[in-house]
Amino acid sequence: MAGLTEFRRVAETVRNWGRWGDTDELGTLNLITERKIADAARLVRHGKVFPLGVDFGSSGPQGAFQFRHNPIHVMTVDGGDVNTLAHYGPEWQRNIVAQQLSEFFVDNPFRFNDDMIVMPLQAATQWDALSHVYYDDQLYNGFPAGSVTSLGAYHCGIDKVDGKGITSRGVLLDVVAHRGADTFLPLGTPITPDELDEVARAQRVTVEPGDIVLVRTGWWQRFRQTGDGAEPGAGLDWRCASWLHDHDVAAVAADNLMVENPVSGVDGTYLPLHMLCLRDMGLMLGEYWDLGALAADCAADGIYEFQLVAPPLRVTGGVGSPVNPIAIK
Ligand code: UVW
Repeated sequence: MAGLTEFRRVAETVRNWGRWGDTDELGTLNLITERKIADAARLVRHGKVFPLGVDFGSSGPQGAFQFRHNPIHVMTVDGGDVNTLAHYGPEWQRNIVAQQLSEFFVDNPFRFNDDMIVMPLQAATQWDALSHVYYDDQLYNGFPAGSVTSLGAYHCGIDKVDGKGITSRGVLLDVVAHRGADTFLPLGTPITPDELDEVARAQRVTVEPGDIVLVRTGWWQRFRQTGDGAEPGAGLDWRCASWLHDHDVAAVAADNLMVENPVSGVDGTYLPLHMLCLRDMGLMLGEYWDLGALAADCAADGIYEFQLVAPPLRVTGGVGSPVNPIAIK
C-alpha cells in the first residue's frame, strides 16, 4: 500500500494547474475541442439512443449514509384539489395558496399538477463538479477551499462548466465483461491502469485526447438485483489518475457509487482518486451511470465508441449535478 508521500509525488505529476491559465475552472473539459465535438457527432450511424441515467426516486441507491438520502418527491398541486380546495379551502383555510387555487378551479375546466423534489445533488446519476473534493485547503487550479461557502461554490461550481455542453466522444471500457465475471466485480481486485489498456486492446478501441471514458463494473445491475446501495464493488485503483492524465481524458464516469475502488490504496487518506482527478487534474467524475444496455449493444456490434451528450443542470454554485447522459450510436 502506498503512503501519503507517494500520493503527493503522483499528484505533482498529474496536476494541471495553470495549464489552461490561472483563472481556468473547466479543467480537462478544455481538451474537448470543436473538432472533437464534430468528430464525435460523426460516430452516430444508426440513430440508436442509450439513456444512461437511473431513476430519481425513493428506491434509489442512497440510504446507507445519513448524510445522503434518496430523492423525496412531493406533489404540491394536483387536479384533484378541485374536490377539496375549491369547495372547502376558502371556508376553513386562511392559506393564500389554497385561495388562489380554488379560484383557478371554480367554474373552470382547466386543471394542473405541480410537484417538487428534495434531494442531494449526489443522489443518483451525477457529475461531481471540481469543487466537490479538495485537500490542503485548495481546490483545482489553486482556488481557496474557503471560496465554497454556505452560498455555494464561488469557484469550480457545476455552473462553470455549462459552456462545454458537456458532449464529446464517449468510449466504453467494459471491465466486467473483460474479466468474464458474471455480472459484477466484487470488492477485491481494483481496476488498474494496465487493465484499462488491456480492455481497450481487447475491445479494439483507442482512448484519445478529449474522450469521456465510461467504465463498467456491473455495480448498477447488481444494485438492481439486491437493492443494497452500500455494497462495495471494485472500482478504479488510485493510480488510474496517471492513466487518465497520460491519455488526456476529458472526464470519466462509471456505473458504481464512487468510480474509484472503495478501499483506498493510499494509507492515511480516503478517496485518493477523487482528490487527484477533481482537485489536481480538474477532471470531473460521473457516478451511478447505467451502462448495461449500452454495453450489450457494444458487445453485439463490437463498436465501443459513440457520441456522448451529458449536460449538467446549471445549479448556481452547485458542487455536483444530476444528469441523464445520452450515448448515441
Ligand atoms: C464523495 O466523494 C464524498 O462522494 P462521491 O463518491 O459521491 O463523489
